Amino acid sequence: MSVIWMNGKLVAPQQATVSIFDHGVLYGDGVFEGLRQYHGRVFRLSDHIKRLYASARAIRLEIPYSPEAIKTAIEETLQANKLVDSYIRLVVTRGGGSLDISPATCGTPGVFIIAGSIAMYPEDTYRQGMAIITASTPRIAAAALSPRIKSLNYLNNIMAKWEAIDAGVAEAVMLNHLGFVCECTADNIFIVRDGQLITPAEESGILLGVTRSVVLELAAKAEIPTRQTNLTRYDLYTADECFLTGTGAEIVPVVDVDKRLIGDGKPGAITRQLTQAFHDYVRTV
Ligand code: PXG
Repeated sequence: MSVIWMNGKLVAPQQATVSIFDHGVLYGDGVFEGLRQYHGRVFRLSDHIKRLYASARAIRLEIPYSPEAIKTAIEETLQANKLVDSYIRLVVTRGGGSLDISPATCGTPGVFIIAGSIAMYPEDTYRQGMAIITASTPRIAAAALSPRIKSLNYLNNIMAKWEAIDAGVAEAVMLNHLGFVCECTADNIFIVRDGQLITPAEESGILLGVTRSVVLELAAKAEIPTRQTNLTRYDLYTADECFLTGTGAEIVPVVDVDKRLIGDGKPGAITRQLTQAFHDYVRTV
């Protein structure tokens, strides 16, 4: 049975409960991170902690622990569960308050850490690649709420995920209000065109994924030219290769976008090269 870190204590899952008055529950008011542990080490821990604190700052949520204390808490949770390869969910909620929306009524923010097994796509998906669709649900405009904030408010993405489910595919691409490609519901997106690796720029309105930046670094090391820019659906449809990146999913090849076959319908050479580089890299850091 797994042990949960909850507000400074290690507790059994039955004791790990959140108040129904917590605005994390009532309004999705809070922030989170999803992290991976490989071979006993938390992958890019500092990047995740930095993003968590930036997300919290953006929504005026004061995390009641220092970044160092949170890092220690993650290690404690992993040790208590005797984990070496795991998926870690770190959540900060606004805390208990009144029934109205005001965050000013809320008490101390709640913090919990769940560490467990990894929910990846089936092995076949990595070998054969997957089909995705474009969702009609647009990504929330950066002017409304920055997509860089990893908040507990995923309804926008969840509506796009419904579209994927209804279409019988695993993921959906979300466009911004101008029609440019942003990302999938829980993954960033890349294409390869004429040997160049291209991904939507920050300005497109995306979450700056940790895996996205690792892939860009690995591409630079492999001397694969990279570019961050606006992409349209046309760019996806006519790409030589396409793949998604995320902490849970890692690198997933995409071979079909809105019924347009990508390349020859098989995971491409650069996708496979970067996947190998990624697997080698997570073993060494
Ligand atoms: N875009 C969005 C909207 C996301 O939610 C990513 C990109 C990828 O970012 P990272 O830093 O993980 O490379 C995310 C990731 C999971 C999981 O299990 C990931 C997210 C949310 C829920 C689950 O990988 N967000």
